[in-house]
Amino acid sequence: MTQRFSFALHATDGKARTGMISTPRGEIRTPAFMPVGTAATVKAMMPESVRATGADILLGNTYHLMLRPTAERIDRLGGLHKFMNWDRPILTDSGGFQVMSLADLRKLTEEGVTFRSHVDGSRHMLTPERSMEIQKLLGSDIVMCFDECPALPAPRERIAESMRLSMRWAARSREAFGDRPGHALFGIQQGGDIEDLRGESAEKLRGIGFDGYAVGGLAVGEGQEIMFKVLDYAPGMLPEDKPRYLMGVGKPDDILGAVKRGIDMFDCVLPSRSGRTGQAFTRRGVVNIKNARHADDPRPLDESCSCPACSQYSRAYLHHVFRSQEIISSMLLTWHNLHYYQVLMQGIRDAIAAGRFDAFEAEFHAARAMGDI
Ligand code: PRF
Ligand code: ZN
Repeated sequence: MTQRFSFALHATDGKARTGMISTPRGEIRTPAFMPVGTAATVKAMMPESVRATGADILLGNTYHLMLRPTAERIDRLGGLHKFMNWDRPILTDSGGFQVMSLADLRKLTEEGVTFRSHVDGSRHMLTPERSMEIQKLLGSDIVMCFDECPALPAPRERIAESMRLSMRWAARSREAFGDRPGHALFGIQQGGDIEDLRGESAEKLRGIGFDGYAVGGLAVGEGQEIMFKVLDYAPGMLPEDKPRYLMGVGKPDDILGAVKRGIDMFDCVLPSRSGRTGQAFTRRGVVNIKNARHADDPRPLDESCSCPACSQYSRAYLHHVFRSQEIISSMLLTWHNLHYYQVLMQGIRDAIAAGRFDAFEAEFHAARAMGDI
């Protein structure tokens, strides 16, 4: 093992941080955006194209891969990196959150969660121990603790009980993960939108000790204002010298607001999913390529973007292939959106390093306010 898992902070600007996570499979520049590769593919993208957009790391899902093609099969075939032809770092989510949002007939106990597959109705159980085993079979570089959380708003008692269960699962996850040099285990803070519960959760996680810490249980229905209110205090409860990951977030302005409050890592299906539904992220806001106003427009989607969709095709062409349901529509718009997100992250990292994050954020919002060309 030449390179263990480590995190180095390079610069801060207010609460915003930039740095680097080092792993045996490569470096992750932070703040980082992780494209979502749920089913061992970032949909509509070849892995080399995902890398070309600037991604250092992908996210994979325990829940989907355990159901199909199964973790044991991926292990027999040499692990997830080889299976999907991505040799850089992969972070895997632990499954509990996906079970609660996707599976049928869920039953939650102290032991774990039983459920029926949304694919074929088959019965399964996930526990902290089984989630750690699956993520090991996959060969994940960053393993997430097994947790669960309520949608918000929720009553205090519901949030408190769920958080305490997740903290007991965090201790079991830590125990089952063991000592795996070069691989990291991240704890997940819960506690909803209640400050003292976030504090209790952070204290439990710090006591157990992890390689990184996620803020979970946000972007679950509370809205941006409440999410930012929680992020005003939650990241500061977690160790300063470890990466902080806000799970399942978000829109570009969510990411800016979260970086400003001390978050280092993000994942979200938004750029890839929106690409397949004809929504393109640009500096001037979201463009819906389906709109008839693009049908005769010879200009690029975003003249300041260097991605293939913008440098080699017109809005008229992107409109035509979207309307015709051609596969290249998903390919080009996903590439553009992932490129947009990675350019945003590079801009954020450069701005923090230069001590001009607030100016960068102001410029971002000013360009948005102008609207599409
Ligand atoms: N826990 C896990 N995965 C998640 C979340 C969480 O709280 C969220 C919440 N936004 C998204 N993905 N394990
Ligand atoms: Zn583009």
